[in-house]
Amino acid sequence: MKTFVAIAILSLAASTPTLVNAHGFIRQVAIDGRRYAGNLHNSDKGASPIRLVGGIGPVKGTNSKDLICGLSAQNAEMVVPANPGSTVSFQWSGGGNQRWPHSTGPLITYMTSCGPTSCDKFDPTNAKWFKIAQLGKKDANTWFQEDIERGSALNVTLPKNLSPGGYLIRQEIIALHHATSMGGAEFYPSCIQVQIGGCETGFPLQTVSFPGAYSDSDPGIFDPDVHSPGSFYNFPGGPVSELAAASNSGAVSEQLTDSATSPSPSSSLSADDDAYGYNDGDGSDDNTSSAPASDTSQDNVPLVLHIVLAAVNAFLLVGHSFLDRSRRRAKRKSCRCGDAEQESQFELEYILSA
Ligand SMILES: [Cu+2]
Repeated sequence: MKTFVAIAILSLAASTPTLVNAHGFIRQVAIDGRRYAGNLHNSDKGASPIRLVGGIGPVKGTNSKDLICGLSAQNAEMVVPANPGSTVSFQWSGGGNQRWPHSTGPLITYMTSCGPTSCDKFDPTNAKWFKIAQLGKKDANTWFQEDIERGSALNVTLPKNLSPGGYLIRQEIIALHHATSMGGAEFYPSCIQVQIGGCETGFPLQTVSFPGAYSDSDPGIFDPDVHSPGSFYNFPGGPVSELAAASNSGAVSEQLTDSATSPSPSSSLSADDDAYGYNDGDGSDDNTSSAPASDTSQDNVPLVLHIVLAAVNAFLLVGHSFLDRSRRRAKRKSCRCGDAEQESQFELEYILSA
């Protein structure tokens, strides 16, 4: 009896901290290297673009309204600038300043437009979401989530053709360590409020709703084989949107160092922190000056005709590049007014933090 009590006390002692700390939240987010701190639900330290969750515990059950932006999520104060192609880095953390505690399950990222509403006022109850990235297993037996557990940040590239406007980014970890039983999956969604600049034109064709996108019996949510070596993983929520398919599906990088909301130019991101600056919007159209030059050189054409054709080709090339340049100039011009606010906000922030 004594030993039984001792064992009971021991196991209680061993499991209590696990109960308290074995969950987590997004402690910090960085957009192209600019960092913004998140808040813990009972220690609100100030403005953040990350919607505050009511606790670090998981959302359970795919019908929960909390599946949208996390447990009793509240709107955040800040809407922070980003651009098509921006790199967004998410630093997850466990409770009590510990690392993220789980290692099994996918990292999935969605976006939704805030429409005409400013994202700090936007109610995503009926929002249509599109998937922009997902990471599951690195190889037969290890998940990318293990890197998050080791303290790495998750990097996600925003779609390069994304239309300007306000968006919520919904970054979600699904912890599947209890997914061998129905309803055992733990969902940790979190929403970040961003304002996308640039003048791209892409809209997603396929969207999903939360709740609605997932079902408790989905193979990627109720997964009896989740701990079996080499088992195949089936992502829930459908495929990555065609809008984002050209971008990568995300990557993990070294840990973001702690800092306050003030973004610092020296970033600890390993892979793509220098890849994307401010997007002036004309990037995708630059190599269209391939004039109809190649299909005219036939072997039995007389020399004179060759010369005439060459002259015509040269004329076409010049005309083409002239048209191209003026088209680009027009595009930049039409884009400038939409971007002005964004650009000045960017500069203001930079000056404030410098
Ligand atoms: Cu947990």
